[in-house]
Formats: sequence, C-alpha cells, structure tokens
Amino acid sequence: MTTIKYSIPNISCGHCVNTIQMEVSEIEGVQSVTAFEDSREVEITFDNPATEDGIKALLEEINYPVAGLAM
Ligand SMILES: [Cu+2]
Repeated sequence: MTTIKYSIPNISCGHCVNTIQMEVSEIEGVQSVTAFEDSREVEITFDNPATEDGIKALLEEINYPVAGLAM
C-alpha cells in the first residue's frame, strides 16, 4: 500500500474536489482519495494494480495535471 500526495494547481472549488475524488476512486486498486480545495492537493492511497503513472495519466486526462509531489 502506498500513500502519495500531489500538488494539483487546477483545483479551484468544491466541484473540482468532487470530480477528482469520484474519478480517481474508479481506478482499480485505489483505496482512498482525498482532495483539498485550500491547499490544492490530493492524497491518494493505492495498491496494485493501480500505479502512479496510471493515476497521473487519469488526472491529466480530466484536466487536473499533477504539478509535483506535495510537501
Ligand atoms: Cu472547481
């Protein structure tokens, strides 16, 4: 199990938070997704078969590209 936190500058409102949480949680292997409107970050816990590359690709596809790891 891996937990990772990404910075996603495109997060701007509660709708973004809901969209990200809904879409990312659809990925097989993703255990939990929490997006934060104020800090524009998303914390994702996942295991196989989900991968970081797959998660990032999906976020890019739905117009929330990852800028990097959040501190
Ligand atoms: Cu929004």
